[in-house]
Amino acid sequence: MLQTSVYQQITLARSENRKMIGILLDPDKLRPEEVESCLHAIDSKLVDLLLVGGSTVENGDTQALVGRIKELSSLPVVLFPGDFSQITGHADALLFLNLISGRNSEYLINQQVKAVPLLQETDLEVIPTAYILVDGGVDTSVARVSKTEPISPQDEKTILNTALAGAYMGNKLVYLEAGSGAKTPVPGTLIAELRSQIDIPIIAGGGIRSHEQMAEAFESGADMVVIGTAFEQNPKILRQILKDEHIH
Ligand code: 1GP
Repeated sequence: MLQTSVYQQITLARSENRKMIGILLDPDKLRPEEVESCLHAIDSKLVDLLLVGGSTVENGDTQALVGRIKELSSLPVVLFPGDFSQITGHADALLFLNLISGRNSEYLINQQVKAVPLLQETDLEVIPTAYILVDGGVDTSVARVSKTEPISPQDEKTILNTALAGAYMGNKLVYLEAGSGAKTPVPGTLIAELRSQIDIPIIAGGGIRSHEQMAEAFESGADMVVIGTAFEQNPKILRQILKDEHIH
């Protein structure tokens, strides 16, 4: 167990205006035997946490991947699961996702109910998270698997009201998700508008491939940026994306 909870780490960083970087590792793509070389490419001084999860993952793969990561790394591991079967007590925390941009009851309540027996067997830190899909210009696996439509970034009012409803419902984080491999990340203007209306931490992810895109999300008020595909395709790119050390 970590001494400070992951959520406390996020809120502390927010209060100190210290931006956070999460790297997303997908158990469907990364094998446990590849973890060691993958972790070599991750500078633990620049990266704050590892997120683990995917839209479609074979049973047991997340457990094996998280187990291997915990053997080799001291970074906090946060589950970012596509479904309840990816929950494992080997991780430190769980983003308990409420897919509130969609209207599919499976991802609004059913998956959460199915998660309960697994949660009762672990002492995972559970972080209720308002998860909002914003159209990033490509069909994404999260939209396909969840059978929900992302909200158009032009429909700012609906996105803002959805996020605020998520906060009123008790969610402790808002995750603005353009989807893995998105063509365009969540616009900075949208993040900035949400930042002016909400006090809980904001995570932005999906389609972030450059330092400029990361900086735009941070300057607009995102507290954490999640990078998956860019790192997966070229681990060396991470140093270029994170080059500006003043973010830390
Ligand atoms: C996807 O937000 C994450 O759930 C990361 O997206 O893979 O496009 O970096 P990318």
